Amino acid sequence: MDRFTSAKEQYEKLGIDVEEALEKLSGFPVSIHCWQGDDVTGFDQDGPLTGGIQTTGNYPGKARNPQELMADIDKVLTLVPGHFKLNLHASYAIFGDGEKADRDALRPEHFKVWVDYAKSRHLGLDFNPTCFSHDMVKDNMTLTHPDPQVRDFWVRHCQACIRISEYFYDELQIPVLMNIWIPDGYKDIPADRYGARARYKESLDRILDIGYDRSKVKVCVESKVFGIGMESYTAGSAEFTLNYAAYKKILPLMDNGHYHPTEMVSDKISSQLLFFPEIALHVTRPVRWDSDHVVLFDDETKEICKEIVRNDAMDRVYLATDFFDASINRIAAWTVGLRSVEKAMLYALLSPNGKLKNMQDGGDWTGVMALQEEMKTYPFGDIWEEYCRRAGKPVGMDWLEQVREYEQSVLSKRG
Ligand code: RNT
Ligand code: ZN
Repeated sequence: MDRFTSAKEQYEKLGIDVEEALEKLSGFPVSIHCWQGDDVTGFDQDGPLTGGIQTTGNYPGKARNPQELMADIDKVLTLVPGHFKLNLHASYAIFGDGEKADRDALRPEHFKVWVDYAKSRHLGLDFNPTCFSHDMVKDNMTLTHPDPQVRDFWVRHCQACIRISEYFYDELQIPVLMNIWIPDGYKDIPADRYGARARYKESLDRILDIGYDRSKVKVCVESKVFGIGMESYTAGSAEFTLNYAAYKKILPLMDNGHYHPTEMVSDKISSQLLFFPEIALHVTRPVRWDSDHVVLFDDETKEICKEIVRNDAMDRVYLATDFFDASINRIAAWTVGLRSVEKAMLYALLSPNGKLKNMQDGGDWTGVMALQEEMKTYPFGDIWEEYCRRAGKPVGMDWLEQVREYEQSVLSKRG
């Protein structure tokens, strides 16, 4: 008997339908963040990354233009099993020769190349206004700035992004998640905590007032507890964001790097699922701070995925990756991160969730602990390998050889 068949039998003895798990996973969309390939630089500006986020490292081979970034994403797509969307930022607009539009004047045609790219790879698209790395970010503020001219600029930008998201839907017929995250905050103890949040609320109201088809575009707001240079206050705190999303019936987005170190997003998902029809997640790995390390097959990633699966919410949760590491090969970073998310989802799908819940409800905490521990040494790797094999993607460490070869033949030639 081969390893997959024997592993499958072992899981089936616990009542787990392995074929169904593989099937479900292969249809579950994970949105790949485009910004791992170029350290969140984008194509519309030459300045530094601002907004209190940081990419550390200077590993050679960073993508310098759309062609290189697309080639790199293509490479990643050959290495990762699963069903994907591509998550773009507005700063990745692609302009024709001599053309340039500022962020508040972006139009669908500036993303046509991406739409063609997505179509030919059968990828859906998601989108993000880019409210950072731009000279209209004043004093670390965008939609909350006291100066109405600054706010207006960013309102127009976000409205333009809604129109571009609609265009993505019209071209691809796949709903587009449009995520609003702003860095706005204060380094030191503010004298007024209300004003910036009131202005954020008003700006968001104006953005949504342009109207859009909610079945095509799903607008969400991402919360954050702090940024570099915004250590004492953020306008888009967890409470602001959750309340705003409820008030306007849009989606809340939790990024698991955006909470205090002992707060766990896995513990928050169930509460949100009870009150929102749909929610969104950014999966990252915060090491001591919102460091955006590459996602691993670690306890919290598994726990987040378990919450999605055992609450029967695979069609209510929009999951996107969000990390940026420039200290290692960027293709490998993407690959490890995405394979880890897929593994964690598979692990969750192969967990005896019904049995565990029954034990818990019956007060059998001994059984819950024992079975959860037992599952950790089940032959999960054999099922994972089969998932990769069936998807025609590298099994085991084979992918690393392919990354090394790509580094030799492509990345090392970049200046
Ligand atoms: C920043 C947020 C945000 C960004 C991307 C680039 O802290 O996590 O999602 O990482 O938009
Ligand atoms: Zn994020």
